[in-house]
Order: sequence, then C-alpha cells, then structure tokens
Amino acid sequence: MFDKVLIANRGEIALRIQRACRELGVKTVAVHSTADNDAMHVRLADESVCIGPPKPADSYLNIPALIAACEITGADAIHPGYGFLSENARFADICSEHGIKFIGPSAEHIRLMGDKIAAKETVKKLGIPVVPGSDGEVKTEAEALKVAEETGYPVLIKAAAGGGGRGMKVAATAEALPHAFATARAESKAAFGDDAMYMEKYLGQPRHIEVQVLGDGKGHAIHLGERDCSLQRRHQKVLEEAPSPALNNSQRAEIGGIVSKAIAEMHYEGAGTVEFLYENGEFFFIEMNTRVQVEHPITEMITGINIVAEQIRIAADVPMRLKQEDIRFTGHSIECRINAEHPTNFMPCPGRINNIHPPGGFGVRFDSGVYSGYFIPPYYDSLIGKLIVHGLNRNECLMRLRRSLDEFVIDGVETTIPLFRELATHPEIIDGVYNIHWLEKYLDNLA
Ligand code: MV4
Repeated sequence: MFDKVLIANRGEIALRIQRACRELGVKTVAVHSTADNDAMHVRLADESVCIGPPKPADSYLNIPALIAACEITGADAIHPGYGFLSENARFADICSEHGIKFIGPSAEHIRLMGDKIAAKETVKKLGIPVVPGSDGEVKTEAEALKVAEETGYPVLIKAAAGGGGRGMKVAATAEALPHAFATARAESKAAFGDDAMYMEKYLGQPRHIEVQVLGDGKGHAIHLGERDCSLQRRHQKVLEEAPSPALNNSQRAEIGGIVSKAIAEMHYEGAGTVEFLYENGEFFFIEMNTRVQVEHPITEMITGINIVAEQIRIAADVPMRLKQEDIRFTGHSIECRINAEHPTNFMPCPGRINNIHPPGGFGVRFDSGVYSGYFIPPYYDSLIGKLIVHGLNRNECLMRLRRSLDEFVIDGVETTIPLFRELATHPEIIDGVYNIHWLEKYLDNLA
C-alpha cells in the first residue's frame, strides 16, 4: 500500500478521497489555491501545500506545482478525483515519468477514451452495442450526406474531442445537414482545437444509463450495476438513482456482463463508467469516463463497495479480491446535487453559508466540504454537497429523500433544495417515467 497520497482536487471529492486513505492507513497531502485556505479538505489532511492563485489554470490544473508538491512532501501517488486533471493523459504520463503512481487507468486508456471515435470503435470490437452511424470519422459534407442517407434522419453530428454536448448538432433532413455539419465542426475547432467529426442516428427519447466497472489492469474486471442519470440540465446531472427504474435484474446482468467482459479484455485498470443511451429496451454506447464520478456514492450504497478505496487498492497493486458473484444489489439509492444556485434559473450564488444543518439518521449520507461560516468562493463549481439516501426499495428511498430534504437547513446562500423537494413529490418522478429531456421540459413549463 502507498505511504502517502497527494489529492489533486478540492471540495467534497477531496474529502471523500481523504477518508478512503485514512481507512487504508495512508497519509494524505491536500493541495489548495489561495482561495481555499479555509477549506475543509485542507484542514483535515495530514499535510497541505498551497499550489497557486484562485484560477484553476494557476492551481488545481498547474502540473509543475502538483509534481513539486509531491516531491516536497514525498507522496508516492496522486489521486486526481473528478474534473480538473482526472482525464488528462499527459498528466498521467508526467506522473509516471516522475515515479509517481497516477491513481487511475493507464495514460493510453485515458487517451483512447478521450477520442470518442477511437473509443466507440474499440468497445464495438469488444462486443458492446453502439449507436448506429458513421464508420469512424466523417471528413466532408458529401460523406456526411451519404452516411445520413444510410442511417436515416434525424442524425447527430458529434465531435471526436467532444463530450458534455459541445460541438454536437442534430440534422433532421438532408437540407439541414450541410449547415449542421459546418457549425458542429466550427464549434468543435473553437472549443477543442480539433474538428474530427463523426455521426450517429439521433435517438429521440432515450434514458442516460451508465455502468460502473472496476478492473485490475491484468484481465479481471467486475461491474457494480448501473446508475440512471437522465435528469440533467444543460448536460449537468441534477439527480441520479441506482438501480435504474427502467431495468430488471436480467437486463442488468446482461449489460453488466457485456461491459465487464470488454473491460477485462482491455486490461482496464481502476474505476470507470461506461455510458449508454437506453431506448425501447436497447442499449447504445456513447462514451466511457475513465475517472471516479460525482454520482459514485449511489452505487456504493446499493453494493456496499467502497469505490474510492478500491481505486487506491488497485493502483497500489493489491490483488483484487472482488468477484462478480460477491456483488449483491440491495435496495435503492438517490443522490441530489445541492448547488449554491438559484433553484429555478440556476444562477450561481457564491457567498457565506451562515448556517448549515444537514439531515442525518438511518440511510442518509451527506458528502460535502462545507461548514457553518464557510465562504463559497466564486472560482469553482457551485456544488455545496451531495445528499445521498438509501432505502430497501425505491418507495422507501423516496420517502427518506423527502424526509431528509425537509430537515435540511442552509442559510446565507440560495440552493437547489427547493427544486429537489418538488422533484421528490412529482408523480412522474415517483413513477420513474422520465428521459434525458424530462427535466428541461419541466423547468421550461415553470418559466
Ligand atoms: C446522443 C443523443 C441522442 N442520440 N446521441 C449529449 C452529451 C453527450 N455525452 C452525448 N449526448 C447525447 N448523445 C445520439 N445518438 C442525445 C444526447 C443528449 C443527452 C445525453 C445524455 C444525457 C443528457 C442529454 C441531453 C441532451 C442530449
């Protein structure tokens, strides 16, 4: 096991990783910007290093500062968390060049999955179902028209460097395609400095369902079931649940088996998430994330597996003891992302939290880095914390969620808690009948 891990992140995920390290007997190094001098992740770490000014590019993304912090403190590994440098293959390479273990998959796997065309081609060969569309890159408008003719309209033009919805355009007809292709390509060039494009059949009403995996990098991998993350706004997840209300046990075992077999064959190392669109009983791969995700706790709640501890153990080359037959799914879990934002227009609302009283009790978890008197700085995302509840079944989970939201007090900043109170009592949410467009339509109807 490692002696000391440097956590290259902030906020709730930095604390989450610290807690896993503590339980494994591993010392922790926090890094922070000058805006985070009073942050909880700094206070609770064994050591801390200030790595720069507030702007992420100067601190949490500052690779030389992070490597120097490792060398000064003698840390033997870096956990990148999510966001920031977590899916930066060059950073993973630099870590290994300095003899620092990057807690995550190989730089090659990060690079591969970062290229959405290469990722799709790879997983397709390994037996994962993908969205019908172009065979790799589409280089010209003429080629785009030909692909669309074959797959049928509407089609979606996507950026190889994309993800998160940028550089993506729908074309409903052949007349609309040239403009959609040109603007998607221009957007992609501007956003990523790369204009390699590919095309897919546009799915109209899918759910977003993602499968959590763990691999040992040597040919063994398991899945931990799925999460339904369909409730999103502008490609930001708002509420997630596990298991998906749309799947039964045999569908779960089938897609989980396909995914874990592919991940094992790739010799994938660490935690990963394979994302699908799910429509009319069929799964279609869209992307793979090579990091721990914000919503990982709901999978922990229904499996009892500490995903972050498993990441660290795998990276430290501890033999993976978990086998698929050891994984039991128990009950239901829901996560609400409590943001410092206006509950209906989502304007960020940084500032001082005068008082916070999170809910507690049986089946309730609040992962957060804030405290009463904490000042939420304006430089980073507006996540205050994640409310995660577990119940023996979905109904019990929803009852517990409503009870927890009723207990929650946050004074000083506006939060998204009122939105969650509405969602937790909405008949369509209670029935579990929603897709990727449900939340935006709901919010449009309010306005
Ligand atoms: C799609 C799609 C429909 N058809 N692909 C959006 C972000 C990127 N990660 C994939 N995305 C989509 N890909 C095909 N072939 C619709 C979306 C999409 C979406 C996906 C998941 C969650 C929310 C979404 C919101 C809008 C569009």
